[in-house]
Amino acid sequence: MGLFMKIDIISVVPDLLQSPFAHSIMKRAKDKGLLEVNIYNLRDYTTYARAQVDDYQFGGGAGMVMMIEPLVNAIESLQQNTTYDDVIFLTPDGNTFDQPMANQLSLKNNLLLICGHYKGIDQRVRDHFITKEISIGDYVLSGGELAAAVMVDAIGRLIPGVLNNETSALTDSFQDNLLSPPVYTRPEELRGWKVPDILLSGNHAKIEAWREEQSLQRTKERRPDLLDDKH
Ligand code: 6GU
Repeated sequence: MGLFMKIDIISVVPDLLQSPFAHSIMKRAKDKGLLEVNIYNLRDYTTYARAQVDDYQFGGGAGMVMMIEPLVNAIESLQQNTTYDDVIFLTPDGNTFDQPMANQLSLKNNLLLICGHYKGIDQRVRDHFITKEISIGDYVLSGGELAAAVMVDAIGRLIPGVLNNETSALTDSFQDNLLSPPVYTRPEELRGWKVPDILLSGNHAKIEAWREEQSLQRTKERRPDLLDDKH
């Protein structure tokens, strides 16, 4: 468990996934050897002419369906080298991704993400290969790639050693079901807009109490649904 994670992604638009992992914290995770992200082009696994990966749906109706063979070829080919903890299909009708799911997935060693497109993928792939189906929220994207980028970012930053003290995940909004308190940096005053005195007081106990109070207040105002008996 932990300390090194590999995430393989199967996509029909692999270019969409180049930039998201090339910067900032995701880049640092890669550079530190803590996270490896590999993008595979589904079209490399089709045996159909013109690299076809989608087709009309049986029974009729608008919209193409991702064909079973290229997906099975791709999944089984990757499974020859890797035993995946989960094979995850990204789809608007999946379970909604949240922080507890990110926490759980960050403990895995190997994940395979499959980005959906068009009307979706042939149901037989879902029945026989997919272990989890995940959506990132109640809206429809043109494909699963941006959702995959969101998930990999949320998961990757939780791998031990990726974040340093300055970026610690422990104080993130949602980790304790509370939103983060307001934050300030230099200057102490601009145009008469002052930083709260308490933050300049040097009294760490009082500062901590103030932050907790602000977190609670902010959560009550903005996300009362997050509050339970604990608060
Ligand atoms: Cl994972 N895929 C697509 N196409 N749309 C979405 C989504 C996923 N999650 C929310 N909307």
